[in-house]
Amino acid sequence: MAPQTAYDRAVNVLKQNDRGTYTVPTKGLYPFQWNWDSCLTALGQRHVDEARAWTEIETLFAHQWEDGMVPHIVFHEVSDQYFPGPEVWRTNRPTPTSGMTQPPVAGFAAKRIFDGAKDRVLAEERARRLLPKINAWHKWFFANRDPHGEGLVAILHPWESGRDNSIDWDAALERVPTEGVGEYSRRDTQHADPAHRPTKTQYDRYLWLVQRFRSLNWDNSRLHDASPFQVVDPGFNAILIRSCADLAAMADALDEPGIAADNRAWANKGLAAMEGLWSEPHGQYLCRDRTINTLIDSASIGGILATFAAIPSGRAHAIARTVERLSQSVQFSVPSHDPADRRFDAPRYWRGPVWLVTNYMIADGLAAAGENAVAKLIIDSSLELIEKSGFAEYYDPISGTPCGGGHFTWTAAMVVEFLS
Ligand code: 9WN
Repeated sequence: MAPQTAYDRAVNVLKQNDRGTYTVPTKGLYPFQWNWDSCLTALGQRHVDEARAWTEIETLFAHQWEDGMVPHIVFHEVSDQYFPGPEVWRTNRPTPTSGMTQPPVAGFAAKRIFDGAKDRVLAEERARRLLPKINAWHKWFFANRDPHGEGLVAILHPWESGRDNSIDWDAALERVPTEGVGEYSRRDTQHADPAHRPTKTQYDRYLWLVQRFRSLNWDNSRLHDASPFQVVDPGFNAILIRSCADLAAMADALDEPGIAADNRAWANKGLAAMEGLWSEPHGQYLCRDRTINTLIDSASIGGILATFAAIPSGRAHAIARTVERLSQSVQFSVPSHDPADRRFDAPRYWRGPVWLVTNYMIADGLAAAGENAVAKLIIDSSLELIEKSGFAEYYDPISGTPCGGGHFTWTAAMVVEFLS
């Protein structure tokens, strides 16, 4: 038998983790539905089965909260394999969910599936149903996470960023207490190497924030001001801006001018406000700690991911040069943190490793800015990693060693996208 191609192997990973109407990120470590994983997974699924791709996103939005928030985890099944589970979150939803959100890639993903759809009738019907739901989520962000109308939203917990233990959050997390968190037993370090995962002190602070928000009954109108952790992340905001711009374009195509106008206005205001996060010395954007109104000196992938939005071309070209510079110091691009920073940690989660999802979004943004050679470098590096180390959750950028969980859904979905 001929050896399976990378494409076929990727499709197999998607199938292995498919639970019918949603896909788990990987068996064991993450046995539920995660928000941005699902939206990016749908991009891979569309090449195999368009209806299934729409269903992936629809299942997520079936658990949207009444206020518009789309939770970061939907606990479809009972499983003791993951901590913290529903008994910790206690959000009182019909199907249990977490109480916080994740990077809003749904608008981008829906438009990409819509634009490329072969079945136009199906695409129009499914996009029309999703449109008001994604719009409500975007509206929720600006109402609840941008109370002073800056045009940029804050995350209130590292888990919301999707880059849980990034160096970006270190200083802000220092101000989150750990008193009273109590005893708990982590499950992640039983599935994955503890050297690849966040530390105990970080988990204590993550849980303190969960307990604080829970004590406020997960009332989103109160959480922002009550949180000691409020960070404006350029990566997260770029994803929101891109999704707003893409939803506006899809709304135009579906003849929904009100949704188009609102989303276009949010995108434009956000793009203008991003300028305040630019760092000339780093050649990329930085996070801002909203509680002390100060830029955070941490050159992470968040500020590179900003290319995913239609930032000014001069900024995108400068970021391309930064990616080239980083690629000189590692074997595989793009590391989630600058290796020149003493806090860089090659195998530890979001403090150094390469992730294919961020690679995909960065390459997409750089290609749109005409930086095709750098985009190609990133895609080539991603495919080399697959050949060398399989469909891992993330990879050591120096050795290419696979890290975290294996048979990973969104890694496979990105490979299907790269090879299609
Ligand atoms: C917490 C599922 C998720 C991703 C995140 C990634 C990791 C969870 C965890 O796994 O986070 O949400 O328990 O570590 O950081 O980006 O969505 O793949």
